[in-house]
Amino acid sequence: MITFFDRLKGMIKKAESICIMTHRYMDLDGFGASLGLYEIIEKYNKNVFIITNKSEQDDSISKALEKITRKRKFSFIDSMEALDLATPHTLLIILDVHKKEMVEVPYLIDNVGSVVIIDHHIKGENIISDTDLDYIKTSVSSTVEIIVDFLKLEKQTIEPVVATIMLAGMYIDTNNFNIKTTTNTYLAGAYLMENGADNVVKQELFQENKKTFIRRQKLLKNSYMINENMILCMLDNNIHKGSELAKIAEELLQIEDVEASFAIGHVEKGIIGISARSLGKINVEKVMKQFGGGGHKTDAAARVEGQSLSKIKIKIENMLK
Ligand SMILES: [Mn+2]
Repeated sequence: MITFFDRLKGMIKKAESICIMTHRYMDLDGFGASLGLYEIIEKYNKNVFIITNKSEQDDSISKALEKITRKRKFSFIDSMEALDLATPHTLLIILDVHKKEMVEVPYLIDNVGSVVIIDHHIKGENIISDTDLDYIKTSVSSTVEIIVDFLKLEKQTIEPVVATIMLAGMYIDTNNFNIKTTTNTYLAGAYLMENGADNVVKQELFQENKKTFIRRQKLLKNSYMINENMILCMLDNNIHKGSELAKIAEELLQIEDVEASFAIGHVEKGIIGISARSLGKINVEKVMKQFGGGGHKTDAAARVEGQSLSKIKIKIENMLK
């Protein structure tokens, strides 16, 4: 039987150059998976590049980039360089996302020879069409887990720093191996440990400055139970990063009895962001869809224009009471 990985390998061997791209606001899962895939492709002596975007970089990604560039050379390029480099013989591999509007450089898709998607999110609308190969496996915890399976098939070892970043990606997507975690997830984690993943360095990627940490704890104080198993946190009137809302929603899952959590706050002038998380029983994607958002069962978000924080709060309360 020809597997997905066999097909992908065939395409890698045929391509003149290979570009790896993930979603905007790249996270550690997308980045870790990119690095692991890069290692495989490099073994086939191919020109391979990873697209990164400095202006939308999370602290954890900046730290990971700093750690990795100290150890070895990867070809990181920005969107413009990617467009310059794209030819009809370029293979574009899209990781951790399958919606066109969410990828780092949407118009790159129309400027390459072939496109492959590897993702673990539930298929939504606006899936990138005309791909040459798809691997969207929603039972898997993270894109890193898929790439680890590929590395294992290739019997390939990776560098400790890459293993560390990949492990960090698995931690993010599983909320510390709590959500969507299966036997294979632990086996992938074990593979990364065998390759020298360092838990201390991994934690360093997640560390943040004291001010940010304390500010979040203060915001968390505003949270309250909407019903017997759902909690909501309404932030203040300042503008917050979307990733901050996500972190708050994630932290709320640590509270006793909580099955699902919601964080709402201003993410831009006139735009309210909602971030939702679930332990697995409650489908928060369904809730976010009602606000025009999306994501997956345990992890979803929405952006709402022209409404007040308290209006959104009441809407969520009424929906879930
Ligand atoms: Mn992911």
